[in-house]
Amino acid sequence: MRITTFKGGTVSEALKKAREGAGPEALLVETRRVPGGAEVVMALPGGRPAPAGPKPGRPGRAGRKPALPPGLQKAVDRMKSAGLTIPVRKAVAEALEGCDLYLDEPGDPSVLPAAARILGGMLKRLEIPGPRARVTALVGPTGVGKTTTLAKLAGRAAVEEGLDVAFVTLDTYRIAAVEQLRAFADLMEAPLSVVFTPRELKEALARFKHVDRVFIDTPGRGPMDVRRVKEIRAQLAGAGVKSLLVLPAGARIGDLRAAGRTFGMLKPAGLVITKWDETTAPGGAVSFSLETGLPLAWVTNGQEVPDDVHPGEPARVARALLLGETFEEKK
Ligand SMILES: Nc1nc2c(ncn2[C@@H]2O[C@H](COP(=O)(O)OP(=O)(O)O)[C@@H](O)[C@H]2O)c(=O)[nH]1
Ligand SMILES: [Mg+2]
Repeated sequence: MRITTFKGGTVSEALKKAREGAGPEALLVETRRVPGGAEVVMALPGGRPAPAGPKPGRPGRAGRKPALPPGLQKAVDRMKSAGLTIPVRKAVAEALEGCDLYLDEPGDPSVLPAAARILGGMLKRLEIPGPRARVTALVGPTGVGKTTTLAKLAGRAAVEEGLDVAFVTLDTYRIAAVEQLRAFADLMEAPLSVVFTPRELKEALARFKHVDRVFIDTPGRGPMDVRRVKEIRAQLAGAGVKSLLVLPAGARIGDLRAAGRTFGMLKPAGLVITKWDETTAPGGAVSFSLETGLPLAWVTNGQEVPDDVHPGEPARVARALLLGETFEEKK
């Protein structure tokens, strides 16, 4: 892995330079403000010269890439079956090669935990007060778990933190959608405001200005439905709302990217990965967080409200992905 820094007058200028200069394989490591502008740090796969040929005892077939050491191959296979994309697998594998590990046999039990540590170090968590922002909107495609996750987050805030919560919904396209949220709101004895226009949203937020946490539900939109995502943008505009993009762990990376481009219009502050329990390969969504630089906010792993939502803590996400550990917090 080679680390390169790109500078620009603004973060977006530096990001543009980085995208152009670093190529599609590069991973975003960090963006930071510096005097006079911003810097973007990228990790590029490669960086050390490729081995001249297969190592003795590990013949690579003619025309094929030289075989990896068995210990490393095992880790790469695990990352692949977990759904991590090629650039992420490469970055982790190269970092593993730089660690003090015995890779010539596949049996070293410290290799996968080391891979999880490296991956955890690459992932970003949405900084506090990000996930704790007072007003949070969940946005994303249809059926990904926005309403359920909203109820879980509100339940968590109310039960674990003893906070007042209120709901607002912009999802007025389906009666069932309002009723679903109303059922959660009634259960929690929390107010729910159904709004149709940006003005009504502002009025609702003004009414809830003394409420500790306000959770806004939005209608699902197809990942290609730019026009209707623009409608949501118009509705949320100027309301001072922090949005989180909700995407399911089992989605294909191409679909995640398409959703990322469309919902990127809403400038989400972080990513919620849902339905972790429904797939054996949640790594696509984890790779998506890395390649877009969208930090992890929450992970959900079941239908139970409010229990099945967990902070998107990088080390835990990486261990769950590569070592099969659970998210359940120790009480
Ligand atoms: N297995 C599983 N199901 C979930 C999870 N989150 C949501 N669901 C289910 O997914 C379905 C759609 O959820 P919903 O919140 O209505 O999605 P929305 O259309 O994005 O608001 C419901 O049946 C939820 O119970 C999860 O983390 N795991
Ligand atoms: Mg919904």
